Amino acid sequence: MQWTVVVAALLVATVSADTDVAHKQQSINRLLYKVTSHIPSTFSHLKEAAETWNPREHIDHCSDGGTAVNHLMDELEHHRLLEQHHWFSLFNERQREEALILVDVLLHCTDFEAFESNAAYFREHMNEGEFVYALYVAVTHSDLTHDVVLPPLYEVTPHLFTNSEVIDKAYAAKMTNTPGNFKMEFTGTKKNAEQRVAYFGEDIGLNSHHVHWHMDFPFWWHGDKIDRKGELFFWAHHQLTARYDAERLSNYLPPVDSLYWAHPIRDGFAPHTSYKYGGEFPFRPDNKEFEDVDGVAHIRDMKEIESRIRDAIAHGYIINADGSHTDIDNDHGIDVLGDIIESSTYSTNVAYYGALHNQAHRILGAQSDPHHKFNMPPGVMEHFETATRDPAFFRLHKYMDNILKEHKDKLPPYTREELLYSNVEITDVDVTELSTFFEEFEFDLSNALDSTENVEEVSVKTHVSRLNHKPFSFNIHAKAEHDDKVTVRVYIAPQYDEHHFPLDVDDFRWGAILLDTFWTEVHEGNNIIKRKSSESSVTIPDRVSFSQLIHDADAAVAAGTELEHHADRSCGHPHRLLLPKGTEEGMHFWFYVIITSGEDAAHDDLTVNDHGSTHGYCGVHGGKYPDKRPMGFPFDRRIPDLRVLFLPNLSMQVVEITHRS
Ligand SMILES: [Cu+2]
Repeated sequence: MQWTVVVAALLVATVSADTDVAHKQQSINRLLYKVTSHIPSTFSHLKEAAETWNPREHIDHCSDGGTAVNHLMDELEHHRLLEQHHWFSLFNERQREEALILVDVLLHCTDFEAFESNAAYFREHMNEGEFVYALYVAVTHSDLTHDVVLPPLYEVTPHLFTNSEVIDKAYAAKMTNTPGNFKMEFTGTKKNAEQRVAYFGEDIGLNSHHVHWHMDFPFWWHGDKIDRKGELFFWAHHQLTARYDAERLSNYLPPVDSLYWAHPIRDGFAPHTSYKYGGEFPFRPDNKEFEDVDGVAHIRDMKEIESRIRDAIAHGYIINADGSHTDIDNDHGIDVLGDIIESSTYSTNVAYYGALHNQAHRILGAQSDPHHKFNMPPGVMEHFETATRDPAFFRLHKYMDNILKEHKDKLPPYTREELLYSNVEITDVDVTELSTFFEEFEFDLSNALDSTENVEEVSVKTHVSRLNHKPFSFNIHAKAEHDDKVTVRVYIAPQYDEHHFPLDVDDFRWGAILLDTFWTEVHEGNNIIKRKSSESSVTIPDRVSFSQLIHDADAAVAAGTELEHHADRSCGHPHRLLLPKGTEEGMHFWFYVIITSGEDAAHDDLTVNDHGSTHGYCGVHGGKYPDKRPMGFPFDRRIPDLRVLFLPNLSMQVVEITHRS
């Protein structure tokens, strides 16, 4: 009997290898289309799977022998799964557990037919939020769905990306059968100084990057080892914090202050956002004192965990669960600490160091109803989609960033020898005009609304202001002694503080923003290294709209043609936000270029292959982080004396970012 199973599996594998990308794209589009309604009968294949496919009967298509499928079916048949039409939060342990069983089911499918059929079945039988999360994570990590482009989350679950006012108008438009395109405003009024930077925290591209970052690098991940995951947790959030501070300075606000457990949370937040099911997101007034959250954590425990972590930093080692020690006073220490602070499954002692980041998100999210007296749903801090809207998000991350800075500041400053690459002398860097502006961006809301087969669709859209910049480029003029591969890193950092005093190098270096890292070749003599903003390895272009993805896949399937290729990585800082806003009179930034040896590359082919060009904050999917040096090099360590940066291979100059209204 073993043989028949193997032969059947082989046959299926051969057939599925031919299943083309267009078909897969169409199937994923359809699985995510109006997830709170039933699968329409026009999607006959998926509809049939949802109704007739019995997952237990197809466990020969599971590489785990059906363990995950049987587990999920047991939960379903015993009515233990979360109901449909209910909010979902990844931080809720039970809800996460359910979503992760589905992730397990999908990641163990040996062919796409089983993948889409199981997905269709569980879409109809599980909570929709759990389903969407599981499908996004599975498509991100499965080998079966490599070239599939995930639709923008803001068009799949618009409730988590726009505000209640817009959603209400969309419902009214549908009720009256009148198409509409509604302006989405940022939360707050001019009386709230924090509102000046709402365009950043509420940017739907930034929200999407954040949620996708956490899907690429889930804290619960137990699959193949992800390279430098803890360090990336530090780095992605450190850059988010540095960028937020640069936006604040662009708007005459001081850098964001850290959160303190013993102090009130200074800024409140009114989300103006509703769940599709579960009512309004809770509101938090200004100056709320921290309260213990029933069933989650006590504030005194958070203080305790903080002091254990800072103790480890002061000692220079972590105490692992088995009592052994891991030294952290080295380049690898930040990776260990990132895992511990988040905490991820890579933390070597969760019982002792806890889960500072994850618990803090939950505590902040529940401050409006910490004792569950009012049956409030989770707060914006309890979803990666919505967390950056709340000014408390950046306070929390500044708090953790400061803890990790204590560690970095303990390490010896880089010496001239460590920074010098004597083969190259940068003689000049010319940068074209750096300017930013606001533009209107439109996206589709139709997935926010329920539909049935006999009701006509009405076009409902929203438009929102978003920051963008003029394309720019820079030319690096470099003299080389001999041919070599080189690593180029480009940073900007604000030159002045909020009082217009020049910042010391040791202050601004921690706020340095990575604009680009890339690898190229230099030849003996004079070189001009040309680079365009659009090539930046920290950003991704605008996402392809859901309607475009649907149109392209349907057309390709109907015509039997190949699908036009789009960037398929969803993790990456939005390209539009590459530059901070700057000011109308022109804001001064240090512009740094440092060239070091090509030996810093973790892949041999980086001079000819940019590995998807979104590795700056998101690494290379399934591979090593491309830059062997610590993330943030050379600004990750103290710089007690600026003169150490006076190197032939390093160039610093002042540039101006001008905002045009
Ligand atoms: Cu995050």
